[in-house]
Amino acid sequence: SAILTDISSWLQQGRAPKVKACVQQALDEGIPAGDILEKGLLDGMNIIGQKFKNNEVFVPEVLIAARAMTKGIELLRPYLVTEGVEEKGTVVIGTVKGDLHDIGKNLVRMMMEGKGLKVIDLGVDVPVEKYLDAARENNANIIACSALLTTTMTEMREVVEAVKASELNGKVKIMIGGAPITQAFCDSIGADCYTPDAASAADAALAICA
Ligand code: B1M
Repeated sequence: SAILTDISSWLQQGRAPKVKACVQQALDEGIPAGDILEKGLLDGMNIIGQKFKNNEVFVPEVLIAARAMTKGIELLRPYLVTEGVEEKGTVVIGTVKGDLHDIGKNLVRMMMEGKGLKVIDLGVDVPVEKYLDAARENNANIIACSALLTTTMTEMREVVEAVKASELNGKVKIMIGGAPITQAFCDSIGADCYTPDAASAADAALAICA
């Protein structure tokens, strides 16, 4: 649809007000929130990611595109999240230490909330101990770690090992994800669950808590 192409293109230009207006228009046209996310916002961010890789755009452009993406996602939030459902479990989520990427992590949080899970969001650049402390304080079922950099994904191994060495071992499951993460990496560090996207992360978290 034309409006989804517009969303992608305004996002690539980092024009947050335009992105918001088009997302609202798409909602008004009855386009499902999931399609607006995938075929509009994520499409635009993927193109920016490619251009970034090819040195056609630079960090400032990517940053304003990311801000526009966050504004668009905020509008979709009520449609992706069902409020007031009974809590089915607790997840502590964060982006690992040294890593500031939070769009994927925020999507995972929203999808998990949409499944009725309580989510404690620790933000970005989260040191190992902070995950464990939050898991203890909130009696969490799951620690969920996101990483977007090949240089920070190794932090996940530290989280797994810290949990194993603590009284949380066996009580708290560790979920991991993010663009550079694979099932093979998950197996190699001994994490409990890898999922490639936000929707499957929410399904897996629900299954773990059930
Ligand atoms: Co950065 N960046 N970035 N960046 N950035 C990438 C990741 C990169 C692949 C770009 C590229 O070169 N093509 C590259 C990493 C290369 C590598 O490690 N091999 C890169 C780089 C190099 C950098 C800097 C080092 C650049 C620099 O400064 N020279 C720097 C690092 C800063 C830091 O973290 N310390 C940097 C900075 C930034 C910005 C700040 C400008 C901005 C982030 C803004 C923000 O997040 N608020 C940014 C962005 C936006 C990107 C790209 C373009 C897009 C990432 C994104 O938000 N995608 C990215 C290129 C790309 O990925 N194509 C890139 C949309 C988001 C929905 O996808 O996060 O993958 P994603 O989440 C997905 C899945 O991965 C999954 O669910 C989501 C979808 O359903 N998922 C999980 C995520 N977490 C999960 C957890 C789970 C399960 C699933 O369970 C717990």
